[in-house]
Amino acid sequence: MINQEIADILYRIADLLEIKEVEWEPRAYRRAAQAIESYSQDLEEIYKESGLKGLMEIPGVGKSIASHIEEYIKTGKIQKLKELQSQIPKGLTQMLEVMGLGPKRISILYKKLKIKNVNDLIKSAKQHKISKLEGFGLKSEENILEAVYYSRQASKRFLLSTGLQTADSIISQLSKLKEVKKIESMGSTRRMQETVGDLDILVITSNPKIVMDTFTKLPEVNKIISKGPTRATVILQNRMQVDLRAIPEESYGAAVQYFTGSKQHNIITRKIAIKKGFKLSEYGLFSKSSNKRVASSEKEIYQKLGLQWIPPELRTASGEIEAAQNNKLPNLVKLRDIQGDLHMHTTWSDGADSIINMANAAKKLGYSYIAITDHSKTTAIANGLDDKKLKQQYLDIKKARSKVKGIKILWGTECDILSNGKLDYPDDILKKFDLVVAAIHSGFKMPKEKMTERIIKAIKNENVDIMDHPTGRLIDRRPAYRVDLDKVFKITQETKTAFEVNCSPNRLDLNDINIKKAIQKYNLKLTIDSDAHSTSNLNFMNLGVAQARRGWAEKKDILNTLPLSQLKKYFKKIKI
Ligand code: DGT
Ligand code: CA
Ligand code: CA
Repeated sequence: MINQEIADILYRIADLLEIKEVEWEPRAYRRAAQAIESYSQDLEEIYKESGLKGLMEIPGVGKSIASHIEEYIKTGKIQKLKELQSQIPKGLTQMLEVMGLGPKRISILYKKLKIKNVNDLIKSAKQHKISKLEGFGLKSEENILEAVYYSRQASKRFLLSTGLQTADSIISQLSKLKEVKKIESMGSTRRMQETVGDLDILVITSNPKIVMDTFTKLPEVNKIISKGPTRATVILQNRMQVDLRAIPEESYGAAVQYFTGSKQHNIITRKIAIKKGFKLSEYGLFSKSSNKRVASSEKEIYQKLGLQWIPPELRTASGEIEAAQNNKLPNLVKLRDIQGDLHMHTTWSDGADSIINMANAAKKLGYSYIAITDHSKTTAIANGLDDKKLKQQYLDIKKARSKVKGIKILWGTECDILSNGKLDYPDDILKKFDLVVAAIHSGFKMPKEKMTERIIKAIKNENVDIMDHPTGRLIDRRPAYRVDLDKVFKITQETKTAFEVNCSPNRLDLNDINIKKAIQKYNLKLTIDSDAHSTSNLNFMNLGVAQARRGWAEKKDILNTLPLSQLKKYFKKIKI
């Protein structure tokens, strides 16, 4: 799927045009990028089937953008981006990486203060030159410095979803070689960490040379860092580093255990091995006295160490070893336990697909229910629904119910929590929905106490069923807002509100630590929902399930593992 790559380039073009103060065009590029990013069909396929014409059927894509897409499909590049980059100082484009500093502001800073790069930016903020400009204040300086700090920290890691997609693509290409017997991705992708530094791929093969040759010649490889007979390291076009190692079959289990990590987990397993008279390394588990291999598969290694096999998601050296020693590992929730998805968007607000298409796609995934939760009226940028549109949407829900059989369609809303903690619809409207998911989309920067009160007020509303992305963080882009989750969780014990693990690749909110706290310390119930904005986004579910697993969640902790008949006991407004 090349949609995301193309969308990224179009966003970039929009930003650069805006820095150049070109009118209108940036908006057109952005609109197209948004549509493409959430489009469920691969643009390359559309183009193959129906050419430029097919591309122009995508909302927001006109002739000129369609031809950019064609250019990208044919050449892997869009010339317009290159041109713009050559016209604008490099430092300015790098400043775009600093969150919260859009192209408009960058252009003002450049013109008024001659700020040409991130270093100039830091200097001017510290010297309080920026706060003197119209439209900026002391707060902006503070925000800029914080954002620079964040973007520097984040610059080298990738979202899990990108890591998994990249690994899949490499593995599926190399699997085609008949010499490849087994190939798998280890490290942070196997542990399903939120972010991934590099990929660590292991292969069993009869001919390492051919595999290494093919690997280093893959089309996505940008640079070969090193290449030997059984190991190679490359950097891809997307800047991700990939290590590939050929492993002899007999030591594969030990290599899997070692390269899955985490480092801290491995340090403990190695100590346990020594205590038991073994030696554990990436080559195997050996008896110290006889030097003989005593285990081959990963399962056997854990067994010999006196441990239950530990799911990779738990290998963080935070209590999993003790639990495995005492036979107390949780029976983690699985993707196939999920019966329905309670949070998704359609063309009624900012989604790309109709209610009927979402329902059909969800049915294909084997779900027995979904909730359509478009945005409420205040979220105007996301095209939130006013009272009149709500009525029309309800008719559309009824139509979808009659057209798509075999899956129940709940009428829900993702309702904004306003700054004062009130909800964006009055109670008499909220009551009419089958499900109300409440969320914050504005006013992120309030003080901790105020934010905590705001959320508590919302969950105390008896019409609120689920609290969504309760910390608001965007991974590596925006920190969580200040909120006392302990206080919120305590009150939730009475209100029985569910908390959502949001599956959007850059949200994954609640995070693992808060999930563990919610279920173990406060005994709360969770849902895991895709927050899909297109049919293909429904597949994000596996990311949220992994996040829940990393938070030690079992099936019983997750409400949307229940059949609808039992779910109704928790969410009393459900009318179908
Ligand atoms: P990443 O790449 O930063 O997302 O995280 P990982 O966990 O993939 O780390 P990476 O790529 O540095 O190494 C892969 C695995 O190899 C790591 O999870 C555990 C193992 N490993 C690497 N270096 C060491 C080490 O110095 N000691 C031990 N015990 N294990 C190591
Ligand atoms: Ca890694
Ligand atoms: Ca590595």
